[in-house]
Amino acid sequence: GHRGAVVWFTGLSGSGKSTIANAVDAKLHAAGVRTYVLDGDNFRHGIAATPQALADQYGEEFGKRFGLGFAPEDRVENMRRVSEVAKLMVDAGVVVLTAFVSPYRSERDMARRTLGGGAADKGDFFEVFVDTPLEVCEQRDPKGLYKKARAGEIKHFTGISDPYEPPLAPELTLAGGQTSVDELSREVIDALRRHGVV
Ligand code: GGZ
Repeated sequence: GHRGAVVWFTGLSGSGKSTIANAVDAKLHAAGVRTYVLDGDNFRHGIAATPQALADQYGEEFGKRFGLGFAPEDRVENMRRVSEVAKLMVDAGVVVLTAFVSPYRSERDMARRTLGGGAADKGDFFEVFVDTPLEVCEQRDPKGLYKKARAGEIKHFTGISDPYEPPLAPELTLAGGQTSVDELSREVIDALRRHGVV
């Protein structure tokens, strides 16, 4: 058996976080580990919906109060919700793979504290820095967001008009943009095994 844990991927938009997390998910699942991927694609559509989406569903005032965008305080609240949801899933024995930009050190530290890492039960919070150069991410630009950000059409865009603070002591750093997703996902799993997470 295995216990629950959080593998927290952080990195720029287009760095490969979700892709790598999904590859790790598939491999661990095949090995009998209960896993779940949380990323912007599932999270920002429900638990952290946009003000507009909530306004459409529940009214203007509701959207204003509970919707989240990408302003610094919204990102921090997004990570708080991610941490709390992940915590519940950890309690249920799931290995949760989170893949959010999570650009600020303070919010990742908050997540680490919420999830108990570094204290009594080290190994519950395993931070993976997907270190893909901005140039590579910008060249990939799968959703055309960098182009829009450069044109000034998206405010607070990480790496362009909002900072990305690289982790100072992540459990693992991946050299994104040089190695295949298959190889990177294997690196993650090897490290998780070494640390006794799975
Ligand atoms: C960064 C943004 C922004 C801004 C929209 N800054 O490549 P993607 O598209 O799928 O990853 C990015 C995602 C970021 O959402 P997260 O929930 O991971 O961010 S955070 O941890 O900061 O809360 C990108 C897209 O949404 N996106 N606007 N301004 N990324």
